[in-house]
Amino acid sequence: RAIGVFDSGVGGLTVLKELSRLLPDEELIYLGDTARVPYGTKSGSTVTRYAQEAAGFLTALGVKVLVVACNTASAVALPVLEERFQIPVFGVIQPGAARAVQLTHSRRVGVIGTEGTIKSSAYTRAIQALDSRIQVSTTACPLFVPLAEEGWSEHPIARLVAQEYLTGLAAEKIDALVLGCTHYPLLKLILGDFFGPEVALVDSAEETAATVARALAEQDLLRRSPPGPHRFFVTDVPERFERVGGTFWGAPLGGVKQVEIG
Ligand code: DGN
Repeated sequence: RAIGVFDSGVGGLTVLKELSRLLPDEELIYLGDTARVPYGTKSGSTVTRYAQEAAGFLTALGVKVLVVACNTASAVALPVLEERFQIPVFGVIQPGAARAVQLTHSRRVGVIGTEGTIKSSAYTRAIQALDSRIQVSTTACPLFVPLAEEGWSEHPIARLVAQEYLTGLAAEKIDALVLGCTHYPLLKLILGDFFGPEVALVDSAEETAATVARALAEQDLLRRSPPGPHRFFVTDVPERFERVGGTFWGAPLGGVKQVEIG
């Protein structure tokens, strides 16, 4: 059986890419809820409803585990999904939080994400549950999402936006920064330049894929038969997803199917 992955749009492809790198023998099914993107600016109750519908679509296809490849949905909907669906559910918050706790020496961690993710305080709770002495400073950086989708992740405008959003966070003397949004791994270059080498960047996509890979091995859920091709579904017409998603996936995307969920 396949691994089911969903996100509000193209961003979760950063998680999918890491999953396919670590688990090349697995079949992956991806759903981008492009008709209702963005989740990052919507209320927790609306995002929770959307997440249940996306998860329902994937479980109906018989996936063996669910990966919520969206920080906003992971931040607000994970408990409901875990309760409602009878298969293992992985979010992106816990793995990123755990890595930041491992990396920080100064016990000052920064977290950036969408408005929804930052407002939920999910990362702060997850980090402080692991080590209550850690001071967590957070900043919402909503403009990074359209910049990444526009292909401007390394554009001078992105540097200016980073400066505007992050100067306060840099003054907090953090030594680890959680990239708490699917799109932010694309901005690693300018974030690294802005913060310098003394701040470790935590890529939630990488950490989540590693967590899923470990859990599949531990729970004896790794695939034994040859995988079929990965499948991609979206809830709006596929054109934009195929075009923009190629940058996130790292290769051209084709054969994306439009579906109705909910
Ligand atoms: N996928 C969303 C997240 O990781 O929070 C970002 C895109 C969005 O819905 N705004």
